[in-house]
Amino acid sequence: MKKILILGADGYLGWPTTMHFARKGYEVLAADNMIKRQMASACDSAPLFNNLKFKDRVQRLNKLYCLNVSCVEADLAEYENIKKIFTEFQPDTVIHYAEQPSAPYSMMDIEKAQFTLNNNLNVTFNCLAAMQNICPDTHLIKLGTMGEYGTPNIDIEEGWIDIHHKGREDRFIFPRAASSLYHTTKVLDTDLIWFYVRTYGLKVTDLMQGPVYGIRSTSNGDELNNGLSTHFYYDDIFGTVLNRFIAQSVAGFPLTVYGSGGQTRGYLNIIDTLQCVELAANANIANGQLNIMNQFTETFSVNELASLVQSAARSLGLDCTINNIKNPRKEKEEHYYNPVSTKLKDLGLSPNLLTHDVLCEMIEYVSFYKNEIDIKKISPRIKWT
Ligand code: USQ
Repeated sequence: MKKILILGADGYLGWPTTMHFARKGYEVLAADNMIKRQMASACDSAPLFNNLKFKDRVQRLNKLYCLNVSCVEADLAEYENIKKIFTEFQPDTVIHYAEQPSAPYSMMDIEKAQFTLNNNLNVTFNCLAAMQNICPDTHLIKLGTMGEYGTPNIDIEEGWIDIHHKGREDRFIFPRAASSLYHTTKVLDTDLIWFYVRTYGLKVTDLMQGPVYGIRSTSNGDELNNGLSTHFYYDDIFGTVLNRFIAQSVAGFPLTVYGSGGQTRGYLNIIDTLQCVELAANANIANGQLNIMNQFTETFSVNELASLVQSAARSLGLDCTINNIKNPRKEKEEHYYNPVSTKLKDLGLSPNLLTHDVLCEMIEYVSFYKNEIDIKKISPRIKWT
């Protein structure tokens, strides 16, 4: 079985990915420095329920499922740490989530902007440098974001676009126009990756992922009963929009639609993130290839999401209202949006769509923790301008 190194293994996606690959029999090394927990607590943000510390959750996972996941606590923005990990583990595949993932956090002040820029670019650079110098045949799977493309007035292709110009033609990375500093670091990551791929023949898959939702990351949800859940954030800084709306509906807080609510994005269930990453890990990729795939299963406007949550909440007897509040971000609120997403489906992705039942299940689960929801953490505190 392949040796998989997971960077950012303590995070919302990193932890389910660690469990997923380990339970499928891969040899897994999980790395993190728990910075996300520290950032969140410094911003007075907190997950809906507390989880074990990183090393303790790995130990519990190993004990409950008779696994042998190794873990390392290290700052991956330091090259010496990555060098040591790559040299000793010699991964076949690296899954890189180790970035500051919040757009609002990156827009809060200079210190947080600098941290986002330095951390995100340094971790990506360190991975590429370690691959170049230590493991040139390792496959890097990097989590990018659909937000790299922004909302252009043409169809969004999967990574590349053919340009015909003055009688000549060439293929380029699709134009990007991100709408936060965080999203811009992902654009810069992609440029850095493309330089290393075309110059040193590395092999990289860059997954352009939309906002993820969900709590349960396995089909039977056994991790929820075993103290191995992922972190579920619902606050204005670290919660993604659908997870926030679910918590708001449970708390009886009017759903916070920013602006007119026509902002449309490609969404996916956390279960499908795991499917996509595994499909990417097992796909053929050659040295010198940069494979960019758009990772989402369906598109919704914020208004559509709010209506879906409202009708699920009302069917469960909750009094759920919607409030269009002033948009704290600078983004188009009405726009064309037609991204292509066929590569992952061609590899076998079987989408878990956002049905009424999925919404009700999330609402019912979050309802167990209703008293833990702190409504002071809901309204947006950070403005772009
Ligand atoms: N929004 C609301 N109300 C809210 C929260 C958000 O209307 O209470 C709107 C935002 O203005 C935005 C949309 O919902 O138009 C999505 O916002 P989000 O906070 O769920 O997602 P975003 O900040 O774009 O970032 C998230 C993840 C990030 C990932 C990205 C994918 O935090 O790590 O890269 O989704 S994407 O949006 O496709 O770039």
